[in-house]
Amino acid sequence: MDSAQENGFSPNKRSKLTTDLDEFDSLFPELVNNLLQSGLKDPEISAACEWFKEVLQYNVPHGKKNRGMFVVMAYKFLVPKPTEENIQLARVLGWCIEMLQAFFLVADDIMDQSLTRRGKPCWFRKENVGLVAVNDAVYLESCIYQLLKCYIRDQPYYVNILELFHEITHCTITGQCLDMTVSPPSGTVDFQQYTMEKYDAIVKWKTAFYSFCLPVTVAMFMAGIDDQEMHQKAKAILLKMGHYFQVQDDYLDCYGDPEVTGKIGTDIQDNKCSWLVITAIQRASSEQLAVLKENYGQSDKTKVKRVKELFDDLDLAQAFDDFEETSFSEIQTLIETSSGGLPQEMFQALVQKIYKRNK
Ligand code: GPP
Ligand code: MG
Ligand code: MG
Ligand code: MG
Repeated sequence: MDSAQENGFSPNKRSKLTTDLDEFDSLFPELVNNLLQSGLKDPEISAACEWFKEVLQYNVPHGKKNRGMFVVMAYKFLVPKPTEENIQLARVLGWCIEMLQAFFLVADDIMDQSLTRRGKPCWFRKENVGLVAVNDAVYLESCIYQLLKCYIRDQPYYVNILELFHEITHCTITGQCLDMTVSPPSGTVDFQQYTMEKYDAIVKWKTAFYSFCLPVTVAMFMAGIDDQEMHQKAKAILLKMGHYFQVQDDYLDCYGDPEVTGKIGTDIQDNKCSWLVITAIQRASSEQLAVLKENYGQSDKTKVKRVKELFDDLDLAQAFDDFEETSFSEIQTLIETSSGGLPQEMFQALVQKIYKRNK
């Protein structure tokens, strides 16, 4: 089987996608140069800039780049005949979202005590890095504002986008706080708090805003769309996609192939209020609930295995498949009935990118 078939793309569609991603990728070295050029020449800070170069190379460009590419995709749907210059600006803004994502992931991996990310050790796990990674996460965030100032300061949408990055960062930090504080340190499991309502709030705030609302809202501002009503309509669809995306992430944490996802799951050990454990709690008998309480949220390998066996007994993989179908069709309906005059194809293209994803 050739690789086009393996990917499930027709050769034409695949080469089109490859071209778009290649063009996106080819901008990255210019951005690194822009961020570091002057500092590297200043002997006082050149050592820091050499370090930051490695921080950027290791943590920013090797992901799926969905969020960055969403800006470019959405912009092309919103502006029928975009200039090459504006597409290039959409790519810069896409990379700003990839920097935001790198900032979140470096910090999240420390908080979740993860081992691998994108097929390599998490940044903080590397020799000579450790807790410097905290500073590196903050550095990655600061790069966003350097790039925005450099590339879009003269654009009419500069303030809108600046405020948007600040707001969405605030939303995500809020969600991460919900995620971290609902999961107390091992041994003190409080399943009372693990409800679907709580879960919906966590994933809306920690994932959906920055992963889906941010890229499309950036593209809308670039396209000069400021209408509140249109933004509200888009937000409702995008939050639903973000929710679906995080349920997939939780499923893949346990059932995904680390060779494909690039990360080894830690949700069971970390006592996470994940979609799988909530669904397990909903389905469990009192005996099964006791087994879950005894084994969840601990690093002991046998206990993790016992939780996974219980998940299998409760047929959570099937429950996830059912969720995926229902959620996908609800998103389709929402797109068809409430896209607020925005191109339905734009939303379709986004959801197609994540439907039945395995990484
Ligand atoms: C996904 O959670 C959410 C984030 C990565 C946002 C983190 C936000 C911060 C402010 C640090 P996750 O832990 O399930 O993601 P993953 O599975 O990729 O580790
Ligand atoms: Mg994590
Ligand atoms: Mg996390
Ligand atoms: Mg996860």
